[in-house]
Amino acid sequence: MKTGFNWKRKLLSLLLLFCLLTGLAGSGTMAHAYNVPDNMKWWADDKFGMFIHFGSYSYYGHGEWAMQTEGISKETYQKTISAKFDPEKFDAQEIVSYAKKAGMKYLVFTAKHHEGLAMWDTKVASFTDTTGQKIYSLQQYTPFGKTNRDIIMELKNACQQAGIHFGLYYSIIDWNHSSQTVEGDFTKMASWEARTAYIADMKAQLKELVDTYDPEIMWFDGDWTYKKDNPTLKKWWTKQDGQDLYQYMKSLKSDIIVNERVCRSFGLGDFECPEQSIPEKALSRPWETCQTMNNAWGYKKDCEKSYYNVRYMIQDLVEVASKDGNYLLNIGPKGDGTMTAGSKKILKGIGNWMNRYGDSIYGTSGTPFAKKPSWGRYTRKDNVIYAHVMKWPKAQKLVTKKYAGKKVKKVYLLQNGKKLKYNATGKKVIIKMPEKKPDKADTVIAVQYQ
Ligand code: H79
Repeated sequence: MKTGFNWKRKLLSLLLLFCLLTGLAGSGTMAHAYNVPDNMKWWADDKFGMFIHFGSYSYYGHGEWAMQTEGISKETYQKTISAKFDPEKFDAQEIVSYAKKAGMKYLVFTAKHHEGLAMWDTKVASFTDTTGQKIYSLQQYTPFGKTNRDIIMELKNACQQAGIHFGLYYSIIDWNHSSQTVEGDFTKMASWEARTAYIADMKAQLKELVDTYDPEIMWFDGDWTYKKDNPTLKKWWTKQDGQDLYQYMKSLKSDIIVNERVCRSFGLGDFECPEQSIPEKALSRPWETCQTMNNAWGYKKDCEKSYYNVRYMIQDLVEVASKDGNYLLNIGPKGDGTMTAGSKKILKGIGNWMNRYGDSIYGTSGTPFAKKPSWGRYTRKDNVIYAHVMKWPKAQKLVTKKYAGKKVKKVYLLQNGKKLKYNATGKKVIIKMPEKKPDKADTVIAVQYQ
């Protein structure tokens, strides 16, 4: 008897501990598909952000990889591209207003891409042009310097006003820095001393960025030039360097969110980042897909005619949300700083949809069901299952899966709250749909349980 009682108590306290640890106790809210640390809760709930690729490559208009793909030397790139970059029409207010309209809740801007041009007034002395005389930054190297503007600060301030979280992108490889030369997709270090000095200088730049702009996310990239343990001059980055960089960022700002690309494929950082792809199902930790609107990150003239349509982008976002991921959608402004017409159109279009259906994205976790429905996707928030209907059902009859062990309270069209008739049988909830589909891309039906 006595032992039996102890067992029960032990089991109960274990259960309580489990509930406390997973945050289920009392709050009534559903957890994400994975554990979300406190500093990332806003990010995991916000779901949708804007990526901005902007650098001197935007002036050239051949994409941010042009220097490498076209084999342009450091000197030529500096003189013919960076020295002409003059984004006088860059309008942080406008960009942020489009992000806001689209329903985006955070923003990540390229502080330094692989080309090496710092988009802020860096004081770290080794980041110079090939003469060694001029600091290679937007302020010190380009004609835009004359304006004394700081576009990263402009963006940050506009974000703050709009209630949008602010993050920065930083490339570990640097095609311009004197320590490195481009070798295929990698950069080769000149010597071990050069490597040590570059890493120290990179950290000094990152400290400048954190001290000046206080970013909430640091999004690394250009980390693939690694060997796990014993580096070579070509694969000069290591897992240990990645771990060290992560710790360094946390020491600068303890609640900063850092992506896995401090050194990819080792499960480092705070979240996974599949690029332009969506995993089969929810990953085992927080994740974010970054996506382009037209297969270009930095402005690429040739891609201006090949934007995806709004419907595709909305369905992509929903697909990501149905797997409890985040969606970071890119824009690549032109060299003069203006947004492209194609990106504006897509942002407006997504915004129109998010105005009606944002509740089915923000704060949701992925589908609770193993199988994808033939007509679309599911997301979930608390006791509401959102049915994202992308293919309109025949005979106005939508068959959804019933949430196990729960009773349906009501079913309604999310855009206007209009109740729909339904029939909840054993494992299904069959919903009588309106005759006409309200939304081409995705009409959301909320199934609320008791
Ligand atoms: O900033 C945008 C792109 O410029 C950048 N990431 C996005 C966010 C990007 N860099 N590289 N790529 C995209 C594709 C590069 C792929 C490769 Fe590799 C690098 C091929 C070989 C080395 C990474 C490592 C992928 C395969 C192995």
